[in-house]
Amino acid sequence: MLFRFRSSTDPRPSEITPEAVYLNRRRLMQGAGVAALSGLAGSMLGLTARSAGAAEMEDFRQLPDVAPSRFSTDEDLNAFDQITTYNNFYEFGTSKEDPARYAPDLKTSPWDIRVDGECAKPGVLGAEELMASHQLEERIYRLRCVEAWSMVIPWVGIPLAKVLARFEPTGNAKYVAFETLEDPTQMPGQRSRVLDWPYREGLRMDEAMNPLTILGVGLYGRVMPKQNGAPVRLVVPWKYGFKSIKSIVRISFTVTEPATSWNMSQPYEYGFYANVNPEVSHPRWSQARERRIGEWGRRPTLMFNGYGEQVASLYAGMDLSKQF
Ligand SMILES: Nc1nc2c(c(=O)[nH]1)N[C@H]1C(S)=C(S)[C@@H](COP(=O)(O)O)O[C@H]1N2
Ligand SMILES: [Mo]
Repeated sequence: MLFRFRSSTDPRPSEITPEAVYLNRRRLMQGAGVAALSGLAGSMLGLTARSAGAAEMEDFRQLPDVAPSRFSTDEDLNAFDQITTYNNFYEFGTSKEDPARYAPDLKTSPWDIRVDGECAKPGVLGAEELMASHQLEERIYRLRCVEAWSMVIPWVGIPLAKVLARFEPTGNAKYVAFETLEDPTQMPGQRSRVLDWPYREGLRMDEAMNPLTILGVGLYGRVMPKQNGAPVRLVVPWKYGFKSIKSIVRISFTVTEPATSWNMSQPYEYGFYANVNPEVSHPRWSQARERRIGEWGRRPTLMFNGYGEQVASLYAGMDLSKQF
């Protein structure tokens, strides 16, 4: 079964401590053998169970009023330590350990997101206001990176459609463009030209409005760790991870397809759509299988990362080997 439909007798996350919820969910993983195995797999990745100086989950402020979502997967979660020490965030360096080391100095409060372009009510979206929203949901999603690894992450977020509606996009708005902060004094990776800064991403309007697409403001029931894109990032679970742009400062409604960082940098390798597709290889490697972080071996990659029931219709009639 793809999705868990929680019964109404299940406690809401706000009724019990998030730690209890997560420990309970993960009780099957608590066996010493499993713990030892995942620890060993972790150290083979250059990670340790809790690397020196790594963030403690308890240091992060809890988000109030987080409702469970019927779109959550019931697969085993990746651990907080895995989610926060194995990251891609090139603004802080190109190795997986760099974001955990350098992102914690990023100043994320106050934080305003400018919303402009083809809309009747352009304006500003405050990150604190989003975090205080009573519409926050927990969305446990698979994240499939283009580099053929994956994790299962309990995001906290708000459907992007609900946020965008406030700005009243006009009938001309066919796409939504996103930009990350550009500030080389705080983001040391921007002093090197691995990408053309700021990091840019985009979605077609119907993709942005799909109920699976969220603006993430946290994970594990708490505010977003900086290495994961604090204070506000995009989460689009049926697309490769690079579409899920971090630390957003601008959202624009556009008439034409916006330029996106990875496509600008290597257009033959990264298309605009970037839908997870095991049948279309990256020019340098197959996308048929993936390694779930913490697991031995590899598992098959699912079309649209397993979210086809919700999103396949968006691409009806398109040749996905050409529009990749
Ligand atoms: N601004 C920005 N956003 C970004 C990236 C980046 O380098 N810069 N990396 C992307 C890639 S390649 C992936 S796989 C995901 C990783 O998200 P995570 O570190 O929270 O797992 O973030 C995406 N968002
Ligand atoms: Mo990625």
